[in-house]
Amino acid sequence: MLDRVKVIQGDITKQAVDAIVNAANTTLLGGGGVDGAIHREAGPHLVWECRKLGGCPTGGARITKGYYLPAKHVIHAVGPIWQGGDCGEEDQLARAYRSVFELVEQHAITSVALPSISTGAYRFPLDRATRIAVRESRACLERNFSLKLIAFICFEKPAYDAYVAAVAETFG
Ligand code: AR6
Repeated sequence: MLDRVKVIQGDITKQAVDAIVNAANTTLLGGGGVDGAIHREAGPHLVWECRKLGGCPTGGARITKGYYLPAKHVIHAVGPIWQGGDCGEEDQLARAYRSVFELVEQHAITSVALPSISTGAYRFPLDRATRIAVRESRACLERNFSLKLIAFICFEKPAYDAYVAAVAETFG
């Protein structure tokens, strides 16, 4: 299974995969961080398509085309805002990843690149978020044999180190 997982330090907007995942907010109308970068690179058609979706609840995900991105699709996932950990944030984050992988299955996506959802502006602790991301990814790979690649795209070195450790722990 490990041959279907990669940890990469880089920019998700440059990934030529079937789908990249966006760390969006409930409006799906763009924002800062990875969301801003994806909308900038995809061009204005992306927000036009997003407007038609009418938002998405926390823990959910929606799919659009990738437009000018090298990726064919964007899966917009809404992670929770960290509020100290007693408000169900871990479950909500796990649900966001599961929503992503449901769309991956429904759309027969064979390669997907994921950012570290909720660990930027939404302040979810990196190690905890990373363990959830890798655990849900493993659960998906165990049942979806059409999915050939899950790439964790880490913008910064601390995220890269956390993913390398979590992948070793979960798949090792
Ligand atoms: N490629 C890969 N990862 C990136 C990139 C990039 N180009 N840019 C940032 N990251 P954040 P959140 C990393 O804040 O915490 C937005 O305004 C970043 O280093 O983008 O889920 C939305 O509209 C961090 O590790 O998303 C929401 O309002 C990770 O992506 C809100 O922020 C997530 O950081 C969502 O907050």
